[in-house]
Amino acid sequence: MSAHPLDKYLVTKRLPHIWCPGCGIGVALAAILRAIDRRVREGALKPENLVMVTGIGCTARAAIYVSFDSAHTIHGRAIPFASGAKLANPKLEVMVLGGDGDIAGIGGNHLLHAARRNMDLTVFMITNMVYAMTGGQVAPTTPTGMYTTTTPKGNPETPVNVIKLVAYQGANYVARASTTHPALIERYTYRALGMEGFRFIEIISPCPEIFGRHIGFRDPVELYEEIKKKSKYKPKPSLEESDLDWERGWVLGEFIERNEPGYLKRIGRV
Ligand SMILES: Cc1ncc(C[n+]2csc(CCOP(=O)(O)OP(=O)(O)O)c2C)c(N)n1
Repeated sequence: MSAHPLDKYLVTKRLPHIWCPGCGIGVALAAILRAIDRRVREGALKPENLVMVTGIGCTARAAIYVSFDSAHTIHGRAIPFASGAKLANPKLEVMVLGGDGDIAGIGGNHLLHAARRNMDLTVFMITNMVYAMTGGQVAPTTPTGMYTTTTPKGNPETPVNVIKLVAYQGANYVARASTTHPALIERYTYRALGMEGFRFIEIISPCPEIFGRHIGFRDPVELYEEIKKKSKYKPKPSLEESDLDWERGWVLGEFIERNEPGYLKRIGRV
């Protein structure tokens, strides 16, 4: 069997992975690895300097599949762990990958402060709109009115707009992609890896088993098609267009791009 060009970034003996058929997490990881590979082939990144930090959840399992340095830490605590790695060794290229529950819910406080510090990290948040690994509980990104296992009468809450949150805190780069548009994930990751400061990429991703099936999508392809239909790419969208609304859909694009000094520069470490 011939090797896949991305196999060098994976611990292939751990495959097959745990993700369900139709789950978007593997699509997102593959696109991120393609962008990393481009930066490595161009000589801008060294594989020995790459670090991926994750918390807990379906998304967080990615840390055990990548062959470069990684840490599978505690639910919600990937960002402080990653900040520590970067502060200890500024030459590292530190990435965080987490679910929406992990990053915006349990780790929401850390997200806020890392963005405010313009901490030199790239954070990927996989938005599947529920806490998937534990059975589909309501997440901070669950749209209002949506059925989940803990909101059987529909979610009464307003979801947090994570794009606005990190943008208002001063993050250098804020973008939204979707696993229905993997080329955007690759493009935004490539761009983020060439920047300093806090970089945040939200990736909308279908969870057919724990989200889609619960709201009436019997087939993973139907959920994929629905998410694709709701995801509209726009060059340079405004923050006012960043709401995530199940009925009206959402915008994909690069909301913020700034060139403010990252935290390491602010404290004289680089
Ligand atoms: C401090 C803590 N609280 C709760 C849990 C239980 N737990 C494990 S995974 C998970 C949900 C993960 O959801 P999300 O972060 O959205 O990731 P997904 O599984 O959807 O990728 C929860 C609540 C935990 N492991 N640790």
